[in-house]
Amino acid sequence: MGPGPPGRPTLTRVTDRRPWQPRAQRRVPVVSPREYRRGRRVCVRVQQASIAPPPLEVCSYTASFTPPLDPRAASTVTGLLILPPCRSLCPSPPLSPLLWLFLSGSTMLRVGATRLARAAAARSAAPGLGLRFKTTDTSGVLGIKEALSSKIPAAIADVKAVREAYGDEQLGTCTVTQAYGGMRSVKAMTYETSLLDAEEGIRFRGMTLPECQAALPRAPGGGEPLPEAIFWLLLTGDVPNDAQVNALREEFASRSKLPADAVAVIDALPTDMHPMTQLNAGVLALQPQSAMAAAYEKGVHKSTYWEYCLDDALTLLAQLPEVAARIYRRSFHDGSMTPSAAGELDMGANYARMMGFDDPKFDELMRLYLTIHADHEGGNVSAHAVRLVGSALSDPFLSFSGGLAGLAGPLHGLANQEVLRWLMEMKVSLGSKEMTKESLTGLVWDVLNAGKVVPGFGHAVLRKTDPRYTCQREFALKHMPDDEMFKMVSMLYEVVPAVLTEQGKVKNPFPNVDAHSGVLLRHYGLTEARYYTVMFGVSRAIGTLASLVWDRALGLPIERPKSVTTGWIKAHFEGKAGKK
Ligand code: NMX
Ligand code: MLT
Repeated sequence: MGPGPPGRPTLTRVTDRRPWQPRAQRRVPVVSPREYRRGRRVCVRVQQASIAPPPLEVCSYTASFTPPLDPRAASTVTGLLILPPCRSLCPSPPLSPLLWLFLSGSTMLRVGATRLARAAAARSAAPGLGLRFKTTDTSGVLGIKEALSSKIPAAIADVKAVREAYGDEQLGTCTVTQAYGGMRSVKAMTYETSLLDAEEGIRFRGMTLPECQAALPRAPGGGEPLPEAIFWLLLTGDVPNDAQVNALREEFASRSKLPADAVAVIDALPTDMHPMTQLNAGVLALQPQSAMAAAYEKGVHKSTYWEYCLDDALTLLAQLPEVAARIYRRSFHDGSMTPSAAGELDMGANYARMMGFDDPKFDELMRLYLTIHADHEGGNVSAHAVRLVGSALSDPFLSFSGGLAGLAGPLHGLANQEVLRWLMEMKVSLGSKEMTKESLTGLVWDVLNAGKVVPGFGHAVLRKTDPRYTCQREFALKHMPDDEMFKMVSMLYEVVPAVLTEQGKVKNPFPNVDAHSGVLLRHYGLTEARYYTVMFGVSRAIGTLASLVWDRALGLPIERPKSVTTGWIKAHFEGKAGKK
């Protein structure tokens, strides 16, 4: 595929890498493209193309420009080639068979939907522009931003319609007990990416965890969803195909290089500082890259905030695994690190490799881990903190930092560290004694009698065993059934609910996600419990950042619930005016 003659570039479709079977017969378009430039935009006009349903056809390609379109940019760029008609992106698609070029990467050139009509009007071909296409057919790929943007107008209309229809209806009430009691069960916010049912557990965009495991793209030979696929699902509401996941992985790879300043900040932190504090400092050190902060300063229109928010979300997700791995290597090893292979490996495997693990089963565990911790509807401390801070239009780096601060609490994410610490303590106190239900029961009572909580048990919303616990148990049964600590966790599953029920205080005596994660990690050699919440944090970024993008897309306002004082409550219910 050499460069075409000036003004008459050649476009060659190569054989499908992954054959895509359309619902109806698809005729590969016969194209004879002519491209022209309008400012920084590149348009390609196709003389002839025939497209049978499905209507949208997308190829990713590498295009080389001679001379380079932008002297500051590389002459080779990658992007998407989209064949219209595409109603979701272009409300009134032009009938003439035009190709759209979405050029991403270093040059960021773009011909968007609304510009297509204008591009169609432009007739003159720019001479002297050699354009070489090296296409890799990834039919069905639509970049994550385009996939999301096509959803936003309908979602905004949906919210508008719901508000018009039910705006004055009561979602619930708030009693005085609830106001003092952590607002438990008060329905006072919306959150689109996931929903938690007290009995059934979490659903990501309507899908249970086993459904996600069955439906989402996996690594070759693997059984767990790819983290990139979870992000795609949570953000767009759609199950992505392999090509979309690969494209997202490449997007992450293109953003994955840590700024030198941020590396310097992380490397300056004391290695005995708690890893969650280091992670938060690392995230804040990434913040100067924020597109959202820069755009706000420039005064962009509020309807475009989501685009910058997405930009930041992608950057943060691309860089977070390396920040987290760096913290692990510095805190618990000699600081040396396997370089990132973002783009070649999925997020889970790459994170594992950077931490120093190269067992394919550990890669699978990482994928499972990053999946199940990603989102847990909107009211949990970390998700709510991200939402709250973001509602002030603080950028995603600052907002996520707020979420991490909450996740670092022992009643929330830090519980995974506490569980492993407790298991190890029990192991020591059992000494050479046989582990029995009776001996464990006594040790559980010791915790309660000391006025402490049993880590890994109970939940503010769930009233059954957390399905995230069950997923991990299934993983353990499959891969490490004879692990000594797994046996302890299994026995605690039989013991703790009975003890907590007998104590009579907890609303849910069953295990949550944190009761299991530590023993899985420990089995594969990740024994440093102080690090565990960092991994929770990397995963929680996937859900909370997807949700944050939607907050801006839907134009949610600053959060500001009304608070009252105890004096106000007394006065209110005693029929007096309360000023204190
Ligand atoms: N061990 C001992 N006592 C408990 C436990 C437990 N695991 N769970 C709840 N209680 C107590 C709770 O402290 C409260 O006591 P008091 O009336 O003296 O204040 C009472 O039982 C009623 O609490 P609930 O309404 O059942 O639970 P709540 O919604 O307030 O709290 C948790 C939910 C998750 C904070 C609580 O169950 C807990 O502290 N669990 C242990 C820590 C943990 O595993 N956290 C991780 C949660 C999941 N995550 O990843 O974030
Ligand atoms: C979570 O994953 O955020 C925890 O289970 C806590 C919660 O949902 O309240």
